[in-house]
Amino acid sequence: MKKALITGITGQDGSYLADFLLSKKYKVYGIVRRSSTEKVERIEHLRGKVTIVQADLLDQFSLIDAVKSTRPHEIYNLAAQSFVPTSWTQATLTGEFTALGVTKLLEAIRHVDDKIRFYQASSSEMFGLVQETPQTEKTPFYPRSPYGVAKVYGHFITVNYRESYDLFAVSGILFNHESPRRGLEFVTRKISDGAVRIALGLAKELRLGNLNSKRDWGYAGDYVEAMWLMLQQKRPQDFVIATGETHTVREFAEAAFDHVGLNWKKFVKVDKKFYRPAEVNVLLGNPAKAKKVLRWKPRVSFNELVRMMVDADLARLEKKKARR
Ligand code: NDP
Ligand code: GDR
Repeated sequence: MKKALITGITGQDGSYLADFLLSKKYKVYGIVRRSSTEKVERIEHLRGKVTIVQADLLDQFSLIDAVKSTRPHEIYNLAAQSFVPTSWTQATLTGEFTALGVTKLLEAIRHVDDKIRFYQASSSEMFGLVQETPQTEKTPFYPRSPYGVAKVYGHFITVNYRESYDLFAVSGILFNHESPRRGLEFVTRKISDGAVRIALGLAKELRLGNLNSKRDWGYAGDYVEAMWLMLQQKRPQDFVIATGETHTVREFAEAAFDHVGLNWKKFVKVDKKFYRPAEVNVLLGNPAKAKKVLRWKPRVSFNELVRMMVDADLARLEKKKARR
């Protein structure tokens, strides 16, 4: 039986990846950091099916112990401080988790078993002020936030350990991917939740930042399959994972409000508080290499994604309203 260890299993991607690997008959271990309250909402349905290991990306020895005690064939490093605005208010902490945390995990692999295959969650935020459009594996990076800068470090340390120690270490440069399990502070989920709250009379308006910003949005369930495919190849290589389509925040809001029968213009207010010190204006990925080598392609379209997220928030909030 194949064994996989996932850091960030309590996050959006970790929960979908655990679902996916279980469907492939893996034994799944997930690293969870210690907290005074349980944060297992996204993996509640996996209780008894995955094994939780306590460790922290900030603590080298806990990572070595986690790798030693589980002896996985594959490690997926999904843990990070992943919210871009917080990376300006907690810049050094973001560097500790999102950048140096990667080295700590790679060191743990090197010391325990250098045959373990390693996936690093790199990001389209590394392209930042884009140097060409669409972005490919060869596009130079120009990060625009402490988060993006930390991810560039994580990316290159993965490449460097592959080249220095011959590790099977790969980096997936994933463009934004969303789902009903997306954190509520990210713009897509903030919009799906906000539109539904207004439709149900639970809120009066939705305050957003830059509506002109463009993202290449896909569905998280599709993207975790690409992570797995990268670790099944003969040779370790990096891949861009994207849909090849870009939409504005405004278009996302329009589609979400439309789905609950409302005109977004009446309810969305622009609030400068949500503007960023430096913005990534437009991202558009070219997934041609992934299509050719991994035979991967996204299954869920932009409109299906918006509807899926709104429908899930509708079901959740209607239940909550009924309980009041
Ligand atoms: P989430 O923010 O939903 O999840 C982040 C996870 O990291 C959580 O499980 C969190 O645990 C864990 N974590 C944070 N700090 C630590 C730590 N010190 N020790 C152990 N665990 C920690 O992110 P996503 O699922 O959306 O993203 C997964 C990864 O992919 C991240 O690295 C992100 O930067 C990257 N990425 C995401 C994209 C996206 O569009 N979603 C696109 C490109 C890259 P806890 O529950 O305790 O907070
Ligand atoms: P992003 O996602 O920064 O791309 O990072 P987010 O959804 O936070 O922002 C996308 C764009 O929307 C604009 N925006 C707003 N954003 C938020 N959060 N809240 C608002 O009210 C709002 N109004 C407009 C932002 O300015 C931005 O341009 C995500 C994270 O998952 C990263 O971890 C990951 O690496 C990248 O995607 C790829």
